[in-house]
Amino acid sequence: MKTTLYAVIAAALPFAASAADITVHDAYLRSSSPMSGAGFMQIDNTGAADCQLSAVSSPAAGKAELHTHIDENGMMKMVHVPEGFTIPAGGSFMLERGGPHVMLMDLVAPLAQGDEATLTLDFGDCGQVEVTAAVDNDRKPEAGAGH
Ligand SMILES: [Cu+2]
Repeated sequence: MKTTLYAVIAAALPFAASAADITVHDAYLRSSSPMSGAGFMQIDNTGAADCQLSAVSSPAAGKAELHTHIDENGMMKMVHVPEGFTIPAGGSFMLERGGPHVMLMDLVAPLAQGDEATLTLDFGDCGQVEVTAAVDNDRKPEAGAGH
């Protein structure tokens, strides 16, 4: 009975995604320059609908954007991704060194080792998720080029 009831509710609300479906793991920041830094994390989506990370903001930065790196003739180049990133239903998405990342610009203050900053991740219809990330400049890259 319980299974049937759940199926009925799920069928009635096929796109009822919410921030409760999104969890963020292992968020950390790195300083790129006195005026900029980058944020990395794993984002999981346990919901039944895809969620689009479409914007980010932080009180620590005058401007925050979603960026990635592309390989242009063998040179890794950083680009702004205005449409953001899709976190697939039942899947996860990595913001990682040498790949997709949160870019913090016009920093209120330089990011010092151990400092914490709040990031508000906007997932559109899936809601907003706030995460606190600490600056860890010593962390080794898991993959790809440095920022
Ligand atoms: Cu960047």
